[in-house]
Amino acid sequence: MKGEELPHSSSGRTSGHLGDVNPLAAGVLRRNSIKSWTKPAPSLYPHQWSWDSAFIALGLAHVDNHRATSELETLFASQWATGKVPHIVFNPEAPPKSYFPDAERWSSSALSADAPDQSRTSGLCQPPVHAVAVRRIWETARGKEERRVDRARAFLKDNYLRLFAWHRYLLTARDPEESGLVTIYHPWESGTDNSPRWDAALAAVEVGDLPPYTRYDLQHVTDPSHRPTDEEYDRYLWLLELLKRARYDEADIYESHPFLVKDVLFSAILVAANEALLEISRVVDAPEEDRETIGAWIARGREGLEGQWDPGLKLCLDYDVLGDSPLRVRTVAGFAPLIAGGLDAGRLEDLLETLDSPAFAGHEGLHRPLPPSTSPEEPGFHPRSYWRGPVWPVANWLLWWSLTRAREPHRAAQIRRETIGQLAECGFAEYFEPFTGEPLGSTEQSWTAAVALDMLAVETLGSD
Ligand code: 9WN
Repeated sequence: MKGEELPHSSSGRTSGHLGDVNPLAAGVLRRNSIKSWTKPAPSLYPHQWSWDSAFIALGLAHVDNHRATSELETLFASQWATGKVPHIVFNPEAPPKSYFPDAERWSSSALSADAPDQSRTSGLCQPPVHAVAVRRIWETARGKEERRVDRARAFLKDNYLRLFAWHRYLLTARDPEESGLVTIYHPWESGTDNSPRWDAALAAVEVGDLPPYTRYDLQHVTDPSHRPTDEEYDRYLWLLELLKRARYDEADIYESHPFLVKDVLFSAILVAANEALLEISRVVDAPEEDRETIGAWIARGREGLEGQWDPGLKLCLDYDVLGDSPLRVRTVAGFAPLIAGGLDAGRLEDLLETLDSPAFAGHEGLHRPLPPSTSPEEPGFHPRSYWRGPVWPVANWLLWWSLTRAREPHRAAQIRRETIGQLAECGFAEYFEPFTGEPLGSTEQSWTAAVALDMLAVETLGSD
């Protein structure tokens, strides 16, 4: 696709006009697109990432339905035989030495018969936003001309079984205890990589004899403090080494892996995605039995999250399977029950109180009243370091969308206004310093642009 010039200054900031956000966001996605899919960022992330692609499809559904479907179809073409949707599908045309760990380091198809033959992928997965994106494709087509509706219905039909297999994998291989909570094997699976949520569980991992490696991520950011530290990277690479030794076999991993954590954000997204899947199953006229199964998954997920509620913090906590203990850290992931939905009035009130409190969006001195990824009151908080404090537009989207579903339109509107305002002011950065609003990480991040498109468009859909 041909790039187009944007009205932004050399600092990477946009024009500051709210009305410009929509065309500018569409421009970011156009420039990051490659063939049938979209890179998460121009140079830092040159491959296809799983939950990024789901958010990208959600945004693209409003501007280019066809591209939205091809984004997800490309990703699902690399689904593993187990149903797992891999966290990275490697781009064979990415510049050499642009991202590490690369396909060779993962060696997934050489080690596992479950990995796809035709493409190279990582051995992990990421939160399952995909069904939500598929439903959005349907919502944006509904009521339009017949051909478009037929195309969307056919897309849902073609992908329903893939989504069902993906969710079943998470509900079984990743939850053998039937707790309703998904076990992750690596902080990268959470999508909130260096969040202090994982500090205690990672500290217990003893790094062994690690084959040498070079980090390429640091060459794409202006300051290494925006990215995880070298100590964290050693642990990430060591966990990868152990997954390879287990040949990515789920049962082996469950037996021997030193990092097994029940992730409440991942689990809540799965509940919301199962709600979307239930709607999709009706559109495609799936068997009644499937609907019952999906309904049971939703109930199990919500029950599991309720069990992780911390009444003192008024947040939901992750759970360390090996340490047999909750991970008591205040991060945006704690709002998981809001994302899962189906809350009673009391629990909703508790969560809103926490959201507005000085621990999050009510903290004094914030550039905008948007929740930092980690509470500024936490010892692990760092305002510039990745998921340790910066504000992430994609996390704002999750809260905005959940508040809309929880029928809290005023609070939802505030998050939407502030998020769009931030992007108009500072551009489509990966994340933002919470006290100054400084854009950090990559510029022109695809999912930042995509969630802006969705936030700007959805009020006219009338379905959310
Ligand atoms: C590792 C692509 C991905 C996001 C993650 C984000 C970051 C990768 C990295 O970038 O993770 O998967 O190299 O830091 O944490 O959520 O999907 O945008």
